Amino acid sequence: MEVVVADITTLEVDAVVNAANTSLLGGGGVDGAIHRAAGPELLAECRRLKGCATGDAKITKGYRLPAKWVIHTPGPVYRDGKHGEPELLAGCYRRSLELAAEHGAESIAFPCISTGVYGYPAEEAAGIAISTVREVMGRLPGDMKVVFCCFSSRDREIYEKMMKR
Ligand code: AR6
Repeated sequence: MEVVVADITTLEVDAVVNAANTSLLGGGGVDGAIHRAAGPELLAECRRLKGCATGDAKITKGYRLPAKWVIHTPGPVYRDGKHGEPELLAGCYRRSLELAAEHGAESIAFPCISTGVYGYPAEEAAGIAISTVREVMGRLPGDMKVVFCCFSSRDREIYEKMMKR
């Protein structure tokens, strides 16, 4: 596992994960950036997917991105942590890794899912991201490089701290 501060649309990995919404029809934040960088063909393919449940994931091509695949996963909207948010967020990481492995991806980059407009506290979300990736990678066949793509140095510091635990 590696932590970087970057615009996820610039990363040369096999798959980038998109913090989407259940419509899969685009939005702001990292979702908007991925759609802008990938081009209109991405939205056309997303329309055919007919949405995605929170905590699940669906895969498309990457079009004009350096990444071959985009894995779209709607994270939970954070209320108080007692409405299934941790399990749903863990599902985003687990299903994304499973889809990446099914498609033969050897590297994947995650943004800090749900920690933007969906309001998930950054430290809790990072803890779930790290523990879920560790658990799923332990049982998936083969090897995959996992990159946590932060958008701020503060988020990077949180990941570095939580990874030492
Ligand atoms: N590269 C990497 N990380 C980014 C980028 C980027 N280009 N842009 C933003 N981030 P958010 P959410 C970080 O709000 O909370 C959309 O409208 C950002 O700093 O993008 O899951 C969707 O359509 C934050 O750390 O996603 C949904 O409706 C993280 O990405 C909704 O937002 C996630 O912030 C999803 O909300």
